[in-house]
Amino acid sequence: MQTEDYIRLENSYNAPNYQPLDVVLERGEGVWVWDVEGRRYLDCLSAYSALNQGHRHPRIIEALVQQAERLTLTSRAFRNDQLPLLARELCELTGYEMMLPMNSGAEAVETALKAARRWGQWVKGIDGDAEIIVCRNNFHGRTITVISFSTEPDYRDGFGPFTPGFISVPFGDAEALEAAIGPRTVAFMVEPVQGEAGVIVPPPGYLRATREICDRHDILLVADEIQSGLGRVGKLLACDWEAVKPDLVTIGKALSGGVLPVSAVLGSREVLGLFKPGSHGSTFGGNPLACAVARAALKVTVEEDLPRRARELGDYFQGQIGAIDSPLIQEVRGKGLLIGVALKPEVAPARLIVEALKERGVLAKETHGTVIRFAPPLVISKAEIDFAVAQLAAALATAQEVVTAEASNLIG
Ligand code: IF1
Repeated sequence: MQTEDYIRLENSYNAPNYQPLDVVLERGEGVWVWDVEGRRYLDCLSAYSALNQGHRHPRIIEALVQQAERLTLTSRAFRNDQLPLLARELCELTGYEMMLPMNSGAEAVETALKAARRWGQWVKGIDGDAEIIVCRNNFHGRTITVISFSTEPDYRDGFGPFTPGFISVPFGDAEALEAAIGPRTVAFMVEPVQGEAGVIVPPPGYLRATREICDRHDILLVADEIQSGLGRVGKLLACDWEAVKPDLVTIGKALSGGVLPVSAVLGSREVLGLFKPGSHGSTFGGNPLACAVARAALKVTVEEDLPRRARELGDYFQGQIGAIDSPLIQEVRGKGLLIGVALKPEVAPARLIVEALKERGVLAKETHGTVIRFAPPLVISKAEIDFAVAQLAAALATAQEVVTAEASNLIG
């Protein structure tokens, strides 16, 4: 079968909830992927930061295969010999007392919300109708509760009724957070760097200020580090940039190096200890296969110093993009290897550039029509970054010629 055949099949049998680029991948290794025609591409999306360690990292695949040959699933009705080790390693690495394992990111977020509500009711003493503050333009997943506090119509249309108990404030504005806190508020949940919103880095000191405000009002600070965590933005956790320790942290994506859906909530005994037997769970959460893979993924993150790589290579990548002389670029922003290139919306739709990059062997993804997101695996080399930058420069130059030709056609 060829590219067109796969596309036709997918489009006829698969619910149309995505509009993927027309590239059909069949193999990956490190930062590279190959399509069914044998063409090679540099992966500059990393499955939305799930592949920080690169495709099929040998040590992670070895852990997967070895564990698959021993035991894959026990359910939490019985204990297994991997979960306790992952729990200790993760807690020692991040400085938290406890973790609670789930699978998808959205499940980790739901878990954190349940923990915060229970803490509000059982510890803070709010009876019913607990309120949680979130940020505008947030992205925390796709479940009904999580989209209930999305501010993006595409994510919500037709899916009501929604879960009550959430209010949103502008991202990056600590004063707005403080003003929104009321007697029923139990928590504030935030992405340390907003991903889907277009790679938005908050002003310096913002996380620190939110920590201080949450302390002063006795509410929990919940950081969603599913995308920003595990090295992506140049620290193990993005909150480390401001030496902030949230009460709850959600992680996922790169926790498995892109091998399996593995997520977790990190927190204190005081909060996570409120989940009594029967109050929460998951058939696959904490399964030994996932735990063995996550242990290897964490080991690779630490031993290959991926946060430092992201920090240094991210500065380099951002600098090189910033040096591209194109009138189509409005702004280059980001932190570590989570980079957004905002285009001047009136002249060049980001999707056009993303399609051109694909033809040139670079896979990236636009967001909100105007921003191209670059988030390669953290194992990328300088030479590979140079390749990506050269292709971006060329794609922008070609788009610029089209724009200029169209303009002169209009005049002519
Ligand atoms: C999709 C975005 C990225 C996340 C944060 C929780 C989750 C995500 C901060 C949920 C997931 C993904 C999901 C993917 C697109 C994507 C995304 F563009 F939408 F924002 F990464 F940039 N918290 N993000 O970023 O995790 O349940 O998916 O495991 O198409 O929905 P999940």
